[in-house]
Amino acid sequence: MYKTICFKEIGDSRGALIAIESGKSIPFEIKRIYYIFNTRSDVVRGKHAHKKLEQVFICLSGSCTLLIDDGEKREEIFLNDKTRGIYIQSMIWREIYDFSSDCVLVVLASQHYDEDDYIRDYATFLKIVKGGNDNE
Ligand code: T46
Repeated sequence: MYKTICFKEIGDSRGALIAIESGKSIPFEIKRIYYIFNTRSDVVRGKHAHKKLEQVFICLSGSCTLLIDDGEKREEIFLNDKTRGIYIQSMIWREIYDFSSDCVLVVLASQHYDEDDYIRDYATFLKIVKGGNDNE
């Protein structure tokens, strides 16, 4: 349902650096980057799936929990490590919650922003992944 990408930390006496290259450590061309921060701990973000979008989630600071659901199984992933990316393909329901106050979650995306790519209704998502369609 997801893949973990381990980023190489390049450290020297001055500190650390991580480089991310589109099409190399990331399995798609990065078309968009956004980051989520200042989210209250009682908020649930996401609550949708994407028809085509692939994404890599990296928690640069603090922590949060990513729930992923492929329509058959659900898994919670605790994110608190800037050297680890979580790659998820399209048609995965996701929710993000338990944000720490210092959480900065950066997301690398394979497509430009497109509201038509979102499936925001869980019943519709289930119908599509189980082989039906959403216009019944
Ligand atoms: C996802 C989770 C992890 C834009 O204008 N451009 C963008 O690239 C994005 C991502 C959002 N927006 C606008 C659309 C809304 O008016 O920003 C507002 C908040 O977006 P949304 O409610 O979709 O935010 P989240 O945190 O629920 O979901 C976002 C991504 O949309 C989604 O792809 O996987 O973060």
